Amino acid sequence: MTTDAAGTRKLMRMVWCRRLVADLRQNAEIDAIIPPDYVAVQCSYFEKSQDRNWLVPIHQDLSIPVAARVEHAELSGWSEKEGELFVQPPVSVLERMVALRLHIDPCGMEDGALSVVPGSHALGRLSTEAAIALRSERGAVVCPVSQGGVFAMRPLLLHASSRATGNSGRRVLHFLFGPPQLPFGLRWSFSG
Ligand SMILES: O=C(O)CCC(=O)C(=O)O
Repeated sequence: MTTDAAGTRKLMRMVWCRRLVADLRQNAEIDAIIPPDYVAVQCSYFEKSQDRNWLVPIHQDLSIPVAARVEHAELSGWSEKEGELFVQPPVSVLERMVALRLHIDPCGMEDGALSVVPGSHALGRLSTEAAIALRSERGAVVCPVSQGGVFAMRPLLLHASSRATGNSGRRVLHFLFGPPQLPFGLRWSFSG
């Protein structure tokens, strides 16, 4: 399996990963967040430490993994990562997605925790300028998560993370869930 500096995005193909999704869905609090018909469509692994350090500027997650290209005026930003195809669907699709971040290690304030702009997920797709302006106006909240904790977010929530200065490996499994069907004849590249 190939990885970039931060990790890999292709874990849903692994049996252990699909079993972990099933286990997560047994949890009553998670079950209350993920609609029963939703499918897990992606799992990314991120690792961050003083030795394997990286930062992510403020952004929204706008791309979803799909099986094949479909020409439609509302689909843009086609890209390929680790051999998988991604597209930016309209906001009506993105605002239905849910991400869960399962923290394998403790993630304190110094470990490159996510910082988020509260309420930004409800504002649709934001330009970089609008994102930066909104962060200045509303402020960003750093979100430490304890070991084994799960952080739930909408992919449209503005988020960023700093380099780690602490001692955690800050390993995170980032799951993306969505509705079983996509519009425009799109299909998930993988769903479980
Ligand atoms: O884990 C992080 O620090 C950032 C992850 C991220 O930006 C993303 O999943 O889009």
